[in-house]
Amino acid sequence: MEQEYENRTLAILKPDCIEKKIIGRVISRLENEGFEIVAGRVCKLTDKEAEGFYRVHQNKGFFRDLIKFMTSGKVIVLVLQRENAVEKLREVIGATDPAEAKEGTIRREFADNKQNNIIHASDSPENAKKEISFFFPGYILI
Ligand code: FUP
Repeated sequence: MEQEYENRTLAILKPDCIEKKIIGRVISRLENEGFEIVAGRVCKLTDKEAEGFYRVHQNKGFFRDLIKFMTSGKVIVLVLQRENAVEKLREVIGATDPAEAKEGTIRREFADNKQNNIIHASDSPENAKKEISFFFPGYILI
């Protein structure tokens, strides 16, 4: 069971990704890196959901703006699978701030700033497991 979560991670295509109409380009990049989509949802997060998801940041100065942004439009929540999924997806998306993200990463190519940064990815297998359960409670992943 634990091993499964080394190979699965949660991604969120954020409202700016949908707004910019680059869903296809971003998913294509993920497919080219060997990720397979094993679950997906399109939804508009409520304040409560966004606050719950980002609760580790609740005391940060950017928290209210982050919630406002994450609830400003639709998001696409994906469970992605490949070998070493968590680490690999972090590598492919790049640093939080696109100005610091490496050349060739998704955030470097598409993101405007460290808030509007196109895509979320779980930062550890433990958090991947929690985040997958948060969005897909009771869901039996294929
Ligand atoms: P990351 O894991 O790269 O998404 O980055 P963090 O967990 O540090 O931050 C989570 C989200 O908070 C970021 F995706 C965007 C937002 N954030 C800001 O809006 N401003 C900041 O200075 C840092 C993070």
